[in-house]
Amino acid sequence: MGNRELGCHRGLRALRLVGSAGNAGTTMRTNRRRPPRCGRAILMLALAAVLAACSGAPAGDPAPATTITPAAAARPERGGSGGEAPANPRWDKYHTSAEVNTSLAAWAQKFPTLTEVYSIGQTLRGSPLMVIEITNKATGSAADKPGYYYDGNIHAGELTGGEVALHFAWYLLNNYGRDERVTRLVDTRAIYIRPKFNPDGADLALTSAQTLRSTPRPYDQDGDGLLDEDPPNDLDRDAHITQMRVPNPDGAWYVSPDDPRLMLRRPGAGGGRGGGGSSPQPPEGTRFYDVVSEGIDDDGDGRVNEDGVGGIDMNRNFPRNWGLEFEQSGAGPYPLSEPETAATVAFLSLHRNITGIFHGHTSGGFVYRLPSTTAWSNFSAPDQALILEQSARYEETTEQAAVPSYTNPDVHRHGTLISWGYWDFGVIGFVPEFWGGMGIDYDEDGEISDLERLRYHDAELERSYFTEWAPFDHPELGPVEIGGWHSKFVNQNPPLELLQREVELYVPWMLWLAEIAPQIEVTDVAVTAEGDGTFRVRIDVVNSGYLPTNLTQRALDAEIAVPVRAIAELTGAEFVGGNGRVDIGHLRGTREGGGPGAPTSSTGSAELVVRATGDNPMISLAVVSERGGTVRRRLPLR
Ligand SMILES: [Ca+2]
Ligand SMILES: [Ca+2]
Ligand SMILES: [Ca+2]
Ligand SMILES: [Ca+2]
Ligand SMILES: [Zn+2]
Repeated sequence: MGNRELGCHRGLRALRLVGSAGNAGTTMRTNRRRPPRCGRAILMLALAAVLAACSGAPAGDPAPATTITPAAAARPERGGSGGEAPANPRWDKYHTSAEVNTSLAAWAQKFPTLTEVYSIGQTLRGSPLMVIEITNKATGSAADKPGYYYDGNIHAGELTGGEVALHFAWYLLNNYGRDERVTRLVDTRAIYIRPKFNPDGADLALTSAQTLRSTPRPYDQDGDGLLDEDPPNDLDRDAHITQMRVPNPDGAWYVSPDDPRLMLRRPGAGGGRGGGGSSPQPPEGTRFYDVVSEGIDDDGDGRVNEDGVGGIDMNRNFPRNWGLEFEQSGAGPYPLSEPETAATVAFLSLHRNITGIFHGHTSGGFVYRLPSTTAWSNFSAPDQALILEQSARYEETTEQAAVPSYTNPDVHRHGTLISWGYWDFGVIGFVPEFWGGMGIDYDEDGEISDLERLRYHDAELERSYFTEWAPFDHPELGPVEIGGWHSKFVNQNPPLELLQREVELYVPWMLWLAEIAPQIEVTDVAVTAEGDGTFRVRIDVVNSGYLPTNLTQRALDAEIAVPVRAIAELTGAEFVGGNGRVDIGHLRGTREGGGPGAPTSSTGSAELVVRATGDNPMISLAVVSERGGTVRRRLPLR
């Protein structure tokens, strides 16, 4: 919406609703930094002036629907000039879901023996939820191999997750037959990769100035009965939502004497972090400001940008410990209300060979491990040990920290994917928060200040990720300045120049997560003739993988884990006793440890007695482990 359309009547409506806004409290939100809750006084002051100036304006018309227009300028974050072959995506740009789908299709064509590409559902807008399945089909079907699930970009603006997942698919396909580790993995595992968990939200975040948590499904975030009625507004048309600095003698911010781009927090202004470490006492005569996110009060409720696009957090929409809105904001109307989350649970539940969940987010440069929606003390000791071991591997391979998804047993998250994955599906999952931020500690004081970040930005990056402060005549606030970081590509995701390094960083851990799966092998099948056409068939199996076939203690305790079974089918023969199904039980892998009831041996066997009834009697054997793969043998009885 252009500045010119913001006539007097908007201000008038805002003032009319001051009473209710006052009761509800005024919030001015910003992108990331969340400066002080401030500015109500000055906003009201400004509105009073507006009212005085245009008392004849209409006051009763409904607020116009907010339209989200694509960014006016071509977004530099979409990559520089230069082509891109879909089969070899560039890692210095962020890809739309259409571009991702084009790459997946290119790989399906280029690597037909290694890939299947399919949709597992559809968004509200009809976009397909695409998955690429990677395995060497010549060594068995994906369903017969232990698998691993990788996704990204459930949170719309957390675009790096999509790129990490897309890159991982590219990495596997392009190194198959070249790199021994990758070749072995693709020969023995089923890798399910879903770069865009949330294609609609991700595309909106990438191609517009708007920010949204996850799905663009309209949602009433402020409880006023209106949906998405007051998003941030790109007033200066630079294709980014930055910040506004609003002169206010009582404001909590002032301009840094070291760099006029940088705002410093006024000493004693309470809460929040100082812009450049501990802010010095500003000199006499310093001008102070409120700093708020760029926008106007679209719905005239006295608050700015309080209900933007969407608001459901799909990673609070899963069934395990799902919570109502009062205890979990963004939970959605009911568990799995969103097509993207419902498709996820259906897909995982129907792919029981999946041994773990890699759920890619940003930012921070760490991994969230379990617990997530319930206390750590509810986890069995063996599972605690396993979660910590997998977390430690992340720390070793990335040199970044693993931290619990929550630490307070009373105040925790609700309805997260990895919590459902563990408690209801029996697998351990992780939420890597990519991107630890940029900068150089030039003065070696142990931290990277905002000043150092700006210096790094100026010196090391090719593109600019900062909009210089520039005057703007705000329809409600009067003269302000608009400027600041392009937060989406600095704080939430890496600048393009640093993206490739980020997507490559996680590959070793991602490989390892799939490598540690249980792996069933048949070591021997012995057929012994016992006379009268009777045969004794003995199958010896081993779990040569690292994890036990039950994966977790939870899967045993909750009876999620299905024992390893031998299942036989006969032609020209019949079973002597039994029905051809023999439970072998769970098999430990090469990993030590395990709790009560956990398997203690990595080997097992099954025996069947059969009798020939015709010519050419044959037995077809399948040793089936849900998580450790299925091995098939067919042999003559003689
Ligand atoms: Ca609303
Ligand atoms: Ca802007
Ligand atoms: Ca508002
Ligand atoms: Ca707004
Ligand atoms: Zn996230």
